[in-house]
Amino acid sequence: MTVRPPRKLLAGDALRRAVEARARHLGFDGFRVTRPDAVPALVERLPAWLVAEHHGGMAWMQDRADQRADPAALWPGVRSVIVLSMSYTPEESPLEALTRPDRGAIAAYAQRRDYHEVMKGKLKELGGYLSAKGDVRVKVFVDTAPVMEKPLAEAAGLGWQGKHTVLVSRTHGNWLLLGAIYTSAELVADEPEGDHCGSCRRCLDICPTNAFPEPYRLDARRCVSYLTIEHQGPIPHAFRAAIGNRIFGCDDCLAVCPWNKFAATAGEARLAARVDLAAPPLAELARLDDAAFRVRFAGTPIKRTGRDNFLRNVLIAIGNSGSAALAPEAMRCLTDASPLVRGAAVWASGRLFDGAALRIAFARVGADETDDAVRAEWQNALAQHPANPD
Ligand code: B12
Ligand code: SF4
Ligand code: SF4
Repeated sequence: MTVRPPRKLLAGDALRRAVEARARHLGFDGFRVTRPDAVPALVERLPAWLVAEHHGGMAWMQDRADQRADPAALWPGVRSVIVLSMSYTPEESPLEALTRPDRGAIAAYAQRRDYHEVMKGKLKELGGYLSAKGDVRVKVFVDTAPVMEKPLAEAAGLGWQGKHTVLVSRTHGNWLLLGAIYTSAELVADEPEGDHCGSCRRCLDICPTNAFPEPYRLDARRCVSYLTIEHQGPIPHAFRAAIGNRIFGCDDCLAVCPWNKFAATAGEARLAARVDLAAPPLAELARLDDAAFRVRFAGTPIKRTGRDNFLRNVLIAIGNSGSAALAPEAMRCLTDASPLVRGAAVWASGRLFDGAALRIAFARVGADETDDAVRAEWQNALAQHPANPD
């Protein structure tokens, strides 16, 4: 019988060093530690954001808000919070895609494998390592749990929350994705990073929908990222023109941050961008049925939004394209099985067709419409093209 030597456990500094080395090996660019009670202001700031209804339809932000604002309320056993970042700096400025109205602009983070998948696997591995080396308990989070990753990352010194509210780092700019590990281990905490925005307000000024009521505060209901990814149902009319050709997310406020000049382009290989998602032709996307949508966006964050929401966005972009060549795509979608898609197609048709063509289309496919929201879209589009303007 062989007797195994007792497992050598690590603690304190030695444990932290070992876990940090492992995190680098796994491809994390940033590794910092903070205390669970490092951001007491969250207990007031999150409810203030929710009371102002800046979360829009993201009801899940309200669920378990007490746990979101306080790590110890989520898990009383937490003693340290490890915050990790992974860089995804785009090769080309995301603003370039906005100059091609017949193509769709997709946010840089979504042009690649879903970071939830990529980071979750690595966080689990790192958590397992920490747990075994220190004989401690761990819980890993990326995005979906009630955890406020940005303020925790700021408290841990990974960067600071810029005026656009996203975490900016002096070494990686704002092209960073975040994840967190809560642990029962007592690890030495890092110092927070100070704010380096100074008098700059580039991110605030470029926002196409005026989504910042003030610096450091975002009204998600106005944000293109929210409207194209999270919002269910028709996109409010007030924002459709400003959305332009952004069909999934928005990078404008991130793209202009001057700290990006320090960001290195090489990142985790599994987060490499897919060339076919850089600026896909709108005409191609408008033809996707459910099966083709799933195949095309397999493994990316886009898949989760579903075909109908995505087509809704594509049709808004088609309506904004000013391209007569795209009018047949809008026309075809007027008879789509989804009322959400039909409604957006009516709006796009109203923007691309002349009055006579719109009335012909209405007589052919719109007059029998049964869905109230789509009927309202028709009324609105026809009202923009009165038969007798006098
Ligand atoms: C909900 C959410 C959204 C919402 C709302 C965004 C928001 N700013 O809250 C929407 C759908 C709009 C969104 C969009 C995006 N998101 Co998002 N989102 C989240 C999520 C799930 C929660 C964020 C949250 O807690 N919001 C609640 C508000 C209240 O928190 P806050 O922004 O920190 O608000 C602070 C300020 O208001 C501040 N504050 C209030 N008053 C005052 C006053 C002063 C003086 C000061 C200094 C501060 C201050 O205090 C609050 C608390 O710190 C996180 C993941 C997570 N679990 O953390 C990802 C996350 C924030 N998103 C991320 C990304 C990448 C994006 C997009 C870039 C995607 C895209 N390209 O389309 C955009 C960026 C838009 C933007 N400018 O924020 C990353 C950001 C990484 C980073 N470097 O920070 C995260 C962390 C996901 C991840 N795991 O990597 N997102
Ligand atoms: S992501 Fe776009 S719409 Fe949202 S706040 Fe930034 S610039 Fe404005
Ligand atoms: S663009 Fe300017 S104000 Fe906005 S986060 Fe970057 S440094 Fe701060």
